[in-house]
Amino acid sequence: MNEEKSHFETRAIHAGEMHMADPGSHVVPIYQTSTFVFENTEQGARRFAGEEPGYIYTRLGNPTVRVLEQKMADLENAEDAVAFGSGMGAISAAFLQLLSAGDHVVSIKTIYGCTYALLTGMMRRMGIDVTFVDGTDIEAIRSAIRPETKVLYGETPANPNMAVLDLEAFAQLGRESGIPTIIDNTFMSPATQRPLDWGIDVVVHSATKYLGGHGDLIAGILVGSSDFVAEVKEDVLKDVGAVLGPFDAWLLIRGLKTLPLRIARHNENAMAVAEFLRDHPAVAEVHYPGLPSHPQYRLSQKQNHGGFGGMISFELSGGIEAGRKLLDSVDLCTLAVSLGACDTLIQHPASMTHSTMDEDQLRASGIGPGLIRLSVGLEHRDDIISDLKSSLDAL
Ligand code: LCS
Repeated sequence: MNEEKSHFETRAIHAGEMHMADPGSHVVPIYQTSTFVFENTEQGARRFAGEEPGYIYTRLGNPTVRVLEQKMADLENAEDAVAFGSGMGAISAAFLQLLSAGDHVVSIKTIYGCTYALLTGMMRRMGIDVTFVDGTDIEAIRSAIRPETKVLYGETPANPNMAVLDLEAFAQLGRESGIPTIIDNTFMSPATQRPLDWGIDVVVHSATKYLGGHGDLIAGILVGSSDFVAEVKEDVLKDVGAVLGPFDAWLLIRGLKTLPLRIARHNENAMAVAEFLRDHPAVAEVHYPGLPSHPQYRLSQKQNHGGFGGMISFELSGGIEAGRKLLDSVDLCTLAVSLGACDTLIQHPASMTHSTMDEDQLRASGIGPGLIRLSVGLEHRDDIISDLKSSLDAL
């Protein structure tokens, strides 16, 4: 198959796949093995010396995991990819590879709670400083750059307030300043947003979410240039060891085949739910990049394709008390963190996903106490809306 000329839907199914010659397995097998057998001592030594290709030990590489990596590299239009045991494994690996004591990071201020905790906790303890700035203001990002800045970090749309970062301008700033740019693409997936196409250097994912798509695994992916991915594998994955197991890699390969179909439905459902919320009197504000009222609606139209994602956040007129009532009264919508599963999930960022931040940090990050986050699932949209409506009407 000529993958260069295929459409995204075709590549989601075929890219990176291998058919076993003997016994002719159509679907990639799960190589559920810790280690690989050498024919003799010379072969073992050659493989360790990198003089002969071949597998050694699953922490250093595994054929099932490799299929996943090749598929993800293809879908993100990257040269290569490396899989991790979680999204945080991928994000911390990118930082560990690019940063040393004395370096500085400029990060947008609204990011996933554990990424924030990593930057303000362990990274600062290791002598790496971080400045948080408004990701919707490129000039603020530029002004925060210092001679020792070694990473520009962003997430778009931001978890959980759905602020959108201009990928092209961010990439250009990184190029001009000679600083690598990293984007967390978890909220969109490559079906809707491909940051490398805008010039971003490295993309990280919590593959736990849309990439897996079924809420049954924890995984991470990092994509970028062949050289960078090789360095991350050699310097971080090998010695820090947040590897993905072959079974979870296989589930991800399986999930990715339906990524375009699932994302199309997530996008359609989320648009309908966002419009319903916008028009409900109990709702004060809806944050969804597909609504013309979103401050970065035009930018989202420019840098996304096929829709605006499945994530919505919103504030109720009755504030946090009304929010508690809503979360405790919905029925079809499941009260749980995580996102990107088949089911609609609802949660309260300030007390759940972003509880790593104190009140001042939440305020500074633009996360209000009454903000509610919804991951719109694949159920029929009328059923999702009817569940939300009966709870909202009762407020
Ligand atoms: N990046 C983003 C944008 C995330 O939302 C998450 C997890 C991660 C990275 C970390 O990925 P993990 O290690 O969990 O695979 N976000 C979660 C959330 O919003 N609810 O529960 C987890």
